[in-house]
Amino acid sequence: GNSANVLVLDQKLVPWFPLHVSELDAIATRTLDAGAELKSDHPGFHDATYRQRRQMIASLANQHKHGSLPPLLEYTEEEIATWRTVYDNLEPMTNKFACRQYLDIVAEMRSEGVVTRDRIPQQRDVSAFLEEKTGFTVRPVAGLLSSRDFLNGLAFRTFFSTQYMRHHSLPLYTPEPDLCHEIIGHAPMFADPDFADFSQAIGLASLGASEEDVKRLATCYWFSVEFGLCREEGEVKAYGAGLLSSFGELEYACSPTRPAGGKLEAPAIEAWDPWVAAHRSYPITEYQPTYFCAESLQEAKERMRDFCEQGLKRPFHARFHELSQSVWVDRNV
Ligand code: HBI
Ligand code: FE
Repeated sequence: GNSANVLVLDQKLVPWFPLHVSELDAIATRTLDAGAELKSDHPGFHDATYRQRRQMIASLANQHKHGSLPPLLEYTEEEIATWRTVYDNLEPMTNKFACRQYLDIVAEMRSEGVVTRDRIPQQRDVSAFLEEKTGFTVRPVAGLLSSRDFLNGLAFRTFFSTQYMRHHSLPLYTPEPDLCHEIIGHAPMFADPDFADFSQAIGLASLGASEEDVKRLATCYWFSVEFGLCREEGEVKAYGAGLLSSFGELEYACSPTRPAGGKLEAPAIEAWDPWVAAHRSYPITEYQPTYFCAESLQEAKERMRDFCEQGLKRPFHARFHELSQSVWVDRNV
């Protein structure tokens, strides 16, 4: 391959990966779809104003550099109205079905004014809140990254996050991650120490990993960070962002009885096991047929760590050095 895309470690070639947090700048602009190209079935495809807005926000994200604050965005009344609709629909559902850690953190974010119903949260405020809790930060990205690039950010306790709003015509639907998914779904969980370490473990394992191992890690990510459940006093609660930001699927996954009028069959709920989850296929446009449920976030993290250490093949071990914000590589492990 291209020598710029590989790193030489004791004469072994591995895919290039960042060694310092500032090198995430190189990753952040490698979006798969130029950041704001909408597919023809996107709800905003025919809306020229929306497309222009997406381009503007994408270009701000692409200009962002490590060490500066995420750009402040002045959201329009239309965007704020969409935010309120999403917020009002999700809040009663998360109160019922989100895990305790999520609810405690959201309560704190609300009381500190980081998350509000009547104003769209600014990414820099969300990032500052998380950084004080666990050292996780959020940085702007224009759109979807490859699994490898996206997961590599987590190694540096960095979450790539979009800042645009879904299209107002379908406030409870988005075909791609938008600010509602990032802020309501993902952000609060990164303030939990076990979840933060869980996420970073996936990230560290993805550095220089083979394509097959990146795929396994992305699949584990899907069944945990996006759709994970955990047990709480005998009940099943959600910690995955795909659930926490989808009021329909949240009830579908967590309700002990099927939603009223339910034509849907109950999903299968299996014990969280990365060895099993890593090889499971999944639909991306429908509700999941299977969810994995951990006994606790701590247990989820420990199993994930075991899998990263024993279930993957890599000729070295990577660890994060917090003070220097860099990754140290132990060779020939
Ligand atoms: N890129 N910007 C962005 N946001 C995501 O949530 C995201 C991504 N790329 C891949 C991805 N998520 C996951 O589907 C896994 O492949 C890691
Ligand atoms: Fe997500």
